[in-house]
Amino acid sequence: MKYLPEIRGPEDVGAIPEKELPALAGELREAILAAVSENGGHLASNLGAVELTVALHRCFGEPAGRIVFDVGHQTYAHKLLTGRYDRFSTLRRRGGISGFTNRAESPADAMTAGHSGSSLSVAVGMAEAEASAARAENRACLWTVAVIGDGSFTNGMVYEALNSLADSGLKICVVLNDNEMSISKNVGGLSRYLSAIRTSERYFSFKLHAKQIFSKIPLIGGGLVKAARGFRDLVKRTTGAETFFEKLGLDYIGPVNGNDTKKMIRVLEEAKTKTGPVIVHCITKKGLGYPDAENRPDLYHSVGPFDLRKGAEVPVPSGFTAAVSDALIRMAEQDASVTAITAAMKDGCGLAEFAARFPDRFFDAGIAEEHAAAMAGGMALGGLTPVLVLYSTFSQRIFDQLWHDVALQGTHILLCLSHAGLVPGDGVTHQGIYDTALLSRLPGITIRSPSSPEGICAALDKALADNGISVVRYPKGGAGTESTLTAEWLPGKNGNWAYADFGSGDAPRRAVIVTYGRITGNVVRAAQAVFGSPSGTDADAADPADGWRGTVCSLDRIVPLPEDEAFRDLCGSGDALLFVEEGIRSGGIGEAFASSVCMSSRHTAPFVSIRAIETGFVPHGSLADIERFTGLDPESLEAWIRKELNGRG
Ligand SMILES: Cc1ncc(C[n+]2csc(CCOP(=O)(O)OP(=O)(O)O)c2C)c(N)n1
Repeated sequence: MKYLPEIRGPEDVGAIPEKELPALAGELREAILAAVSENGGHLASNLGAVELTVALHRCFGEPAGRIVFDVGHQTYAHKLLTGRYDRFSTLRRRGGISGFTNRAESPADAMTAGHSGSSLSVAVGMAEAEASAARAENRACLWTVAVIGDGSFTNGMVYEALNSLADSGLKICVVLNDNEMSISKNVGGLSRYLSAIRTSERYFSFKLHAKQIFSKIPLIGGGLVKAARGFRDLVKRTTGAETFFEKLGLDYIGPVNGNDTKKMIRVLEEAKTKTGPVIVHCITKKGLGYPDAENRPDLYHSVGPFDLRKGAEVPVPSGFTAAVSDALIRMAEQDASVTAITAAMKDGCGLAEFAARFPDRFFDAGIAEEHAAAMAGGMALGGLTPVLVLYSTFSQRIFDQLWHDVALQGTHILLCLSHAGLVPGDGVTHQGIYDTALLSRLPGITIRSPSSPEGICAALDKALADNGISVVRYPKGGAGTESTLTAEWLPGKNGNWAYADFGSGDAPRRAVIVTYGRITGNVVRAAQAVFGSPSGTDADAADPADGWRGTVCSLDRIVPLPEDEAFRDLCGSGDALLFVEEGIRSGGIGEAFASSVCMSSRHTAPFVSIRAIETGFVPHGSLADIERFTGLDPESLEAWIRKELNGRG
């Protein structure tokens, strides 16, 4: 590495001779490949964005923090160029470099990001703030840049922002990084439109060439201005290419090869000559520089650690994701009204096989969760049974569509939420810990959260038979796949809950620990350590809690909470009631449970205590790391149970 270790910021990038920039790009790719193959991460998007990032730092990098990257998953080169080279090997590890932009990590990161589609709106806001500061300080206004991929360009917020931008006169440069891919192939009319512009390849070069010719003609005064004004119209007439952006009144430059640093710099310099908003449309190749990733950009969009010589293995859906995939196919076979909808996450949500089997009943809305949810509402109004499959974190976007376009209509849809609970690797923006607190507010909603993949099938069958919005939530792929509900478990009414006893039946006091979902496995381990094994022998308990036995109750249906007699009796029988939740505490299921038992006339337990996620934001790390961070690992749970029981009862 000749250049990279010395680079601290845009000034250093600017000092490198232009002819050496390809060497810098090579070093960036080497560093990215080394870190991602070791720790996993977003490979293909980052390899494709190397030259574009170098050019951006040359032209717009100073002052730091004025480049807003959409999603932020393609910013590894940006991180390496802004003083994070030394720590880059810690990518995605606990306490290390985040896989997305993060304000806590560097002032060069304009925003902490991870959800797609907001960059233009945020850039408009930042540019308004800058314009206001520039006016107050009587100085020239700085540029604000938004970098966004063609996949993210399918998000509706982008068009709301373009609408504002068109009349704003703001100094915003929108760099549209078009690689024809979202995670999978980009979909819809917009991607067709962009590919039509791409084929008018000569547009930008013709424009520059014509301008150079004009500049050599000795025109004077107003004639030059007139020629310049006429130039744009001439180009449009000659090439027939007036883009959608120009129709909105925005300047448009492109398309340009975004993997050619020299050309990219020329184009960005041209953009800087504008006095208002400008769109730079560049074409890049996802995965560039690692042939396997060039051939399979979908596979290398986000990968786990892999051997660089052998390449990454094609993942097969496993655990909960596989169970959902199988169950949805079976449901579709049996019921012709069942359709599946994804928002650009066909593979991550385990819908690839469904899409292949039922192409007419599979819908990829693009990165457009709001549209996907309202469309599901429309399908339900039309008599279909839509199953919307999203990651839990992205469901935060659709509260109003669920409320307005589904709940208010009294229609029935299924919502499958993958990546529910703690999510390793991606970090603060991808934790699935808010959905229960948020969605449980919706009138008439039912939420199920099985503790193991074996419970998925029954949960989906029940969801299909429900009315209203019926949610089935489950963790990422293989996480927690070992069955926690073994033979010692006794079923509660309608399979809505199950319970198992731990420790000696002779112990005078009983702690009832209620929980749900994947974390049941950790609660069982903790209960075993505190009370002893279900059979009553203390073999597993190093130091059994004095005088206590325990019952773990795992809820399958969490909204509404079970209301049957037996469940009330079980809760009423506890000398202590504890609730463990892999979600935020505020407004969560634990609080709903505590309020329901406290208001029940049968409630005799002296106290109810909740263990849930107290910190608002959970950072990146392995599953074990973030379980420890939130106090939900078996050891922390054991210590908490002991503390809660100690001296009570
Ligand atoms: C609201 C939202 N939905 C889904 C995702 C998951 N996601 C992350 S990157 C990505 C594809 C982005 O495609 P594009 O913007 O074209 O960038 P590229 O990776 O192709 O460079 C998706 C769907 C997300 N981050 N945010």
